[in-house]
Amino acid sequence: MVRKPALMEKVAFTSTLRSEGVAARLGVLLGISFTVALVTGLFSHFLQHPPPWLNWPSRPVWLYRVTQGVHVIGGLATIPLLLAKLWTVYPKLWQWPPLRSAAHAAERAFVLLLVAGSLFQLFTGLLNVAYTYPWSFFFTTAHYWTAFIVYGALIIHVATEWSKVRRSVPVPLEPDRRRFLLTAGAASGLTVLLTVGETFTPLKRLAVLAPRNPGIGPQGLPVNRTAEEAGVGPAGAEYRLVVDGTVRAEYSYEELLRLPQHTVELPISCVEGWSASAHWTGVRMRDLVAGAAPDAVVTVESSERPSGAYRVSELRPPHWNDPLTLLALRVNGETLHLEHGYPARLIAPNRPGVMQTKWVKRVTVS
Ligand SMILES: Nc1nc2c(c(=O)[nH]1)N[C@H]1C(S)=C(S)[C@@H](COP(=O)(O)O)O[C@H]1N2
Ligand SMILES: [Mo]
Repeated sequence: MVRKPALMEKVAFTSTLRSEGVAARLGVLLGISFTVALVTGLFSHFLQHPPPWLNWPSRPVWLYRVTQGVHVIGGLATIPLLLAKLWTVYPKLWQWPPLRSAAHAAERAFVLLLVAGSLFQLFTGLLNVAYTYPWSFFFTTAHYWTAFIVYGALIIHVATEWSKVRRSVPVPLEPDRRRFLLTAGAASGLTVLLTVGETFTPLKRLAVLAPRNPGIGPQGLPVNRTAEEAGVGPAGAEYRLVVDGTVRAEYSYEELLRLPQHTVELPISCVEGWSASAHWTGVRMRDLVAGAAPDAVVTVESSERPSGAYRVSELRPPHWNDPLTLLALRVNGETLHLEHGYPARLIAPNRPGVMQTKWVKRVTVS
């Protein structure tokens, strides 16, 4: 038998903070957090990629703002818990013999998948909300598919470890182990406190760790993709909004301003977790497409260059019919800043920010 290095014996295996009770409690917290992440993540996925039969509702207006805030802030808060859990259980990596039976080998393979997948989800998620992409794959697709692998491995892990949870969670923890758990919990809580202001505006001054502060940007709103990045310049007098398809019309900017104007208060709720509310003024989408069939789909198209991933967005009936859905021309009492979509942008309730198309030039009714 190979002897383990002496250092590892001393450093890794002597801490009394590690115990089944600590590992089980952290496991329960992680199980809850991963379930919330899966549900809110799937919700976001299906809002962005709805199957033809799914006309998701436009109300309540704040729903996506809350679910995506929970997804992102909850994910960030899970990082300290996952690290604490891995620190608690990693001596098991050096268990001897490493594989006792075929069942044990399979169990360990799923644990490996769970650990690798969880680290991948949380750290690529963290980099994604920080707008840092040191990789070449498309984050959203990788995050979506890895979620199923992780959750599948989690279910198997819970099934094999459940007896440990049942026997150790009812037993009170020793004070030093409880302190360790409370420290991990406090790190998690602090993460929430220093980021949640990016979506929960009353705490925005505390959002020092958040990559987007909801109050920063032209007209008091953050900007994800700038006009320069999208290859869009300020529209001139030649600008026309074209309505096409089963309803046809064309409007100059001045003509849009002469149509009945409405003001609504709605948030931009970015997929990356930040959100910010504003007062938008403009023309109701249902006025622009008046005469469209009740089951029509309205496609809103931006003047940004064709390669832009968020150049078009679709409105199903609950959204284009909603009186809150506007082709906005003004925000917070001012003409839209170019960065916010001048001359016109889409703003609609209960909808991911990526679908609130800026620099709108065409609306197609089909
Ligand atoms: N044409 C176009 N519209 C767009 C985008 C884009 O890249 N191109 N980005 C979207 C994203 S991801 C968000 S969160 C919102 C942000 O709006 P804001 O920059 O006005 O805050 O705009 C959306 N509209
Ligand atoms: Mo976004």
